[in-house]
Amino acid sequence: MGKDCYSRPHPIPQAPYPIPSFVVALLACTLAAAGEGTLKGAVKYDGDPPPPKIAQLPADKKDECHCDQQATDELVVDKKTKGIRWAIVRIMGVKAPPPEKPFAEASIDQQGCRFVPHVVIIPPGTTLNVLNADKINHNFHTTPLDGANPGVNRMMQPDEQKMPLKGSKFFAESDLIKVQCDVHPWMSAFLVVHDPRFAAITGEDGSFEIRNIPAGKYDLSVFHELGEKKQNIEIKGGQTTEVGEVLFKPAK
Ligand SMILES: [Cu+2]
Repeated sequence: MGKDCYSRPHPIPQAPYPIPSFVVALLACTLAAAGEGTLKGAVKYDGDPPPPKIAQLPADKKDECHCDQQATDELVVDKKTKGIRWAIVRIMGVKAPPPEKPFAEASIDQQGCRFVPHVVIIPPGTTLNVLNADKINHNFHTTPLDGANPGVNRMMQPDEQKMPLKGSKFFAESDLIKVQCDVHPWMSAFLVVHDPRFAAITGEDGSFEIRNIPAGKYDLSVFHELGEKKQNIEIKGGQTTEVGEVLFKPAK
């Protein structure tokens, strides 16, 4: 690999005299062309879109969860586009200077016995605040799939509205972490410990776009509960790399 010549967005140095705007534009354009590109694609279901999966709540949980049934987020396929929602896209091994402002703390809530949102990206080393809007017992039980961080298994009491989990302890390294609540077994979520500038969660139509990626060759990981797809990508300065459709077959 050649010399790193990343050009993360940074202010153009102030000159003691005015610089004509076309020079500034030309300079910005040259910087972008030299160093950063965009990645685009879509995660699609390779089959007939299944209807939304609904979990019927056990009789003894209906009262505390305030509902009889709950939509689950494990496999959400858009009828029209076959796009898979909540797929996790990660560009691995990107080296970039730290952001100008530190990343904000992350949070995940428990609402009506469901984790909201289903997938949360946590910048490495950043605290995750687990919230409990339900004011009932939940337990936050994590399984780090890459095994890079210690797991957590902690009960949240009804009056405990916020449980901060220290990033330096639980989310220090890049990882993919499954979350469950053992009190309500249908509850599930994923935590993605990754630089959020180089990761994405697919929207309703399954599409994703990541901008301002330093030019270079990387491994791309697309993860869904149906599996993981990996491929090599190349990002070129000032260009968009299209990976097209990443297909997942129905589970057998
Ligand atoms: Cu729970």
